[in-house]
Amino acid sequence: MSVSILGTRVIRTEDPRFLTSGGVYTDDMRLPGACHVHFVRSAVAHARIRSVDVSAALEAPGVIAAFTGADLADVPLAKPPMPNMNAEMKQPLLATDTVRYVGEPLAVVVTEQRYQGEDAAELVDVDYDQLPPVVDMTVAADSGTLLFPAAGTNVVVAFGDPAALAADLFDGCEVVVSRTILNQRIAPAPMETRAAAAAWDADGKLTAWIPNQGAQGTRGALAGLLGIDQAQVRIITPDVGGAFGAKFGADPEHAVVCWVARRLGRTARWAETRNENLLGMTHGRAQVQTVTIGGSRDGKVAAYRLEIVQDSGAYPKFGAFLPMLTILMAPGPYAIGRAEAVATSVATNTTPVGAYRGAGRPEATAAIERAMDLFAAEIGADPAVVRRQNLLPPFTEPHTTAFGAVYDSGDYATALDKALAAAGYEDLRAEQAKRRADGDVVQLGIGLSCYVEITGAGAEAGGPKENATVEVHPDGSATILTGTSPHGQGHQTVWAMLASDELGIPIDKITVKWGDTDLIPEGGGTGGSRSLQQGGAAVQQASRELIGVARQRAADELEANPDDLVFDVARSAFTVAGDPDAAVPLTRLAETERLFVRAVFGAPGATFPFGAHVAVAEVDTETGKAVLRRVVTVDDAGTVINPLLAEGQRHGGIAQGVAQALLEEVVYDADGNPLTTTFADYPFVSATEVPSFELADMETPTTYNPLGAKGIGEAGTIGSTPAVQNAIIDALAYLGVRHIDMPASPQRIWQTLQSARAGGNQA
Ligand code: MCN
Repeated sequence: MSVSILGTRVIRTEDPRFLTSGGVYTDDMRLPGACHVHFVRSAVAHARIRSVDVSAALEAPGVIAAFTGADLADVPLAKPPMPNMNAEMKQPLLATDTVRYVGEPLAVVVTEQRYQGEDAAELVDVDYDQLPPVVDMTVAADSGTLLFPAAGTNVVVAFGDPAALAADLFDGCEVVVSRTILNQRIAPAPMETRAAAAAWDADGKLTAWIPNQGAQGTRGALAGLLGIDQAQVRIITPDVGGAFGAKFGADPEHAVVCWVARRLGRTARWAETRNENLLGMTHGRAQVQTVTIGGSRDGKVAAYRLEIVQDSGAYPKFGAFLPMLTILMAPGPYAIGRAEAVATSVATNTTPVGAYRGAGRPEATAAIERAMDLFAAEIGADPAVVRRQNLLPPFTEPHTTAFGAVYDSGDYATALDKALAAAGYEDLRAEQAKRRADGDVVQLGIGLSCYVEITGAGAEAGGPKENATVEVHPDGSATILTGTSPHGQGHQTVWAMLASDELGIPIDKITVKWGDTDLIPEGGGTGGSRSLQQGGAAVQQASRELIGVARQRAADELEANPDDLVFDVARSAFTVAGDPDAAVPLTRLAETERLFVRAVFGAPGATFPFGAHVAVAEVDTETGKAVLRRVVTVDDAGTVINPLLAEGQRHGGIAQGVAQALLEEVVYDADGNPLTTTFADYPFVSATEVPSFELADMETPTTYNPLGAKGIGEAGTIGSTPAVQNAIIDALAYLGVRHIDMPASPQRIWQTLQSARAGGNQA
């Protein structure tokens, strides 16, 4: 009998290569004779372009060509990504008559060597006729300045009608608290910045190497931007150094590199600098939320309202769609009798906003978790008790919320109880009381958050799907082709575990391939923490079906009834019941005829992982400095297939979530100039800012896939941010502080302390 390796801590098979020879990223590809594309980007937030003069740049050393938006006039403008978005808000590949954010590409210089591009780009002379910039999302809808005059509005899309909000939603509530809070704009900042390389063959087929989260989606998006048929495009995904939601699809820059390669008949390449990345890669979050919560003085929440303004940046992308997910998850894990939510996505003269780890769900959790604390503070109750009192009871049959989300299974109170127990909540409160009584300069704050989120969502008819092909080779090895696209998540390890568990082929003999559209034409890529529950399930399904095909072949060979054959995983062979010597190994069955199966796994719907986080922070009441002491989390993602990898995902996500609460923020001045375009100005989190995370286990399997797995990839960013924010506010609650916007920088905390001491009412 073989023992299943599922659920065990198999170490990542990816890592020896990364740690020895290193990965091969797009910018590492050897492409002899390639020219280099360098983008000239707008220096102003909003302006008409009077002229772009590239003549001096053309004279510079090494310059092959220079192009402006006018040269790309033959490329049709792509519409916004969703049909409900204002169709006039189209983005040209290179700006033509108007620039709408600092960093918008408006010309390219193409050079023999990369360094020559930087110098030559300096010589491009752009004459701007400046327009007033729209920078503040909260006034964009009513601004007299329109980014797209033809659109007639700065509103990209509205979700729900603010005029239709119920006048009586809070009727009967003894307590109603309202607050406007910021979920600030942050930068995904993956270690590997954006890049592209492109070559066209004589038949007019494009091969593009692009770091991405799904080659098939990138192929479709790129073909759309170039106005060509996707059958003309092959995408190859080299190693990808992080993406965090921002490398889905394709950006105008990718399309321009392909256009240049076609125009010059020469391989073209581009890799952006960190400065360009912080300017030009889509940002995340960027919501202003007004939460209103009402209930009774004994702690029962009766009504909740969430009003959202979403900053879409200058051109509508996935960011404009984020409120849809925020609204879907608005009530979180709570049983709230009455709830409503509306949102408006607006265009501003800032970098476009896209998906960032969690994409819409961290924003929902932040809003409800701040609201819960505001409510608890107002009635003078322990926030843990108020949460406990309002959580949905455990359920195993799907539960439909007021916003139409169908939660597959959940046990939220157990998650909270486990987290509180692991944190030693009562002792922490006792320590807090003592420090307050002693008048300590450094006060203790304890922050909580309970969450439920959606993973593996999909709009496909019949439910989300993913494919996998599993092939056994005569030499005893196997190959898996997957439609997912790992970039740090460890699919190579886990997909091999899943196949090995069925086939009895050792993990180190299994190769996992992804990210080449000629080899794998279909696939949904990796995002929305969908991969294991759909792609992993497809690998398991293909492996099982392969055993079915092999069983028939083995039966033919043994002249036996297939039903009498037993597949012995430990030997990777079929045996006949009662005759162990008559064994037919899988490998032998692959000798005569290729032995492979392509399977498509279809899920009945999305799954809803959940959990609870406890953060403990110390805040210096003289300097405003906050230090995170502990983060204790329960993140229930159903059955865990590889705890080592799942914990790694939690660690990374928690660190990023903590960073939003404490440090990160993309800042613009009033003229729309970005002030955070280097890592000196844009602080990202490092090991020195975070404690060792304390992870408690909980597994509530889903029935939506045979693995019982839900997604874990984004849980950390969803639970940790409000827990940390709440902890900092909790530390100062005794001074009457009710809210501090993120990031809770020392300066912001210090200012809050000053106004609290001056008697300012924070509520
Ligand atoms: N896993 C498991 N058991 C579970 C759930 C997951 O063992 N019940 C394992 C999976 O096998 C996989 C990993 O955990 O190895 C994550 O799986 P899953 O939750 O399915 O998420 P995805 O693989 O689809 O990853 C997407 C998710 C997202 S949406 C973002 S954004 C994100 C993230 O993953 N970006 C990342 N993690 C990242 N990690 C790295 N290093 N870099 C990024 O850019």
